[in-house]
Amino acid sequence: MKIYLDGKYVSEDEAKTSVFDHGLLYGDGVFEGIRLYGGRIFRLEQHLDRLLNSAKAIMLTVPLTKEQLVEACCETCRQNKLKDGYIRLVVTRGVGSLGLNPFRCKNPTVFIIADTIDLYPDEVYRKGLKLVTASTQRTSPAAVSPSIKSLNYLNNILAKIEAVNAGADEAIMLNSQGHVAECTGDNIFVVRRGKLETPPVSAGALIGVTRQVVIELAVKRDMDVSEANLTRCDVWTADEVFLTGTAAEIAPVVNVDGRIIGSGHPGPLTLKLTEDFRKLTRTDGVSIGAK
Ligand code: PXG
Repeated sequence: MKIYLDGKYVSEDEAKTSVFDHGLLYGDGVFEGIRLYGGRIFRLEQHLDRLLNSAKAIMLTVPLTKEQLVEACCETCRQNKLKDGYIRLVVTRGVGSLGLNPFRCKNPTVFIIADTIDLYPDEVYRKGLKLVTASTQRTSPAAVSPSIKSLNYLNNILAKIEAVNAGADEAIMLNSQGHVAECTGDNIFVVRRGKLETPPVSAGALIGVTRQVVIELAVKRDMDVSEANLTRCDVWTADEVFLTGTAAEIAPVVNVDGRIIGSGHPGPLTLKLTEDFRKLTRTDGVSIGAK
């Protein structure tokens, strides 16, 4: 496998960074997880915009322009002869000293991994996921904005541990008000009386690229879709629930905290949107221009 590291394409063995990199020492950096479908990178522009905004918010200067990032992502896929897979683009603060001050790090580290992706097994999409509500609250927007997709995922990891301990697939994270924010690496949607609802950014949700795509697809189908503060009870009593994320795509949910959702099977709107999503990923995206 060839990995992009600071302007070079190196082997996995050579793809190493210093123990003094603040990405490792403090989780000081930003990242994106992006999908490649049939030789086209899905919503690359939106992912790069989010990365550049996350970097700006933490005063990290990405040493590549957006155009250079596009080219580096495409070339990493070409180098690996990859047509379908997952791109992990990471920018860390770079090598510094044993102290928090990020401005002592002179050169950010940039790396891009393009690899195949371990999908949830097909069964998950047919049968649906089981969720629990985590007791770990989502980091408050007053502490770290959920719009910043940083390398610091401990908050989400603590919630994921709760899911695994409970024998569930994912965990719902609430904010300090008790409203639903999102899951540990996915956004959440509920369907109530034929209407789609998803928590707003102010509730602690990341502005997911897949979330945005689903909103667009719903609007195209004339479905009613809005942002709303949701309680756990709203989720338990919803007709349908599904998660969205680059890795999970659209994943139906059939059980939350032991409550069966709707019919206990993936719901009709979830299935329609999944069909539309699959169609879109087959045609949309930036071609890597494989040689
Ligand atoms: N919320 C959080 C907290 C996320 O990290 C999403 C929602 C979904 O956003 P997108 O833009 O992907 O629709 C994410 C992003 C992985 C992985 O390895 C994925 C994410 C985060 C960390 C790891 O699949 N998802």
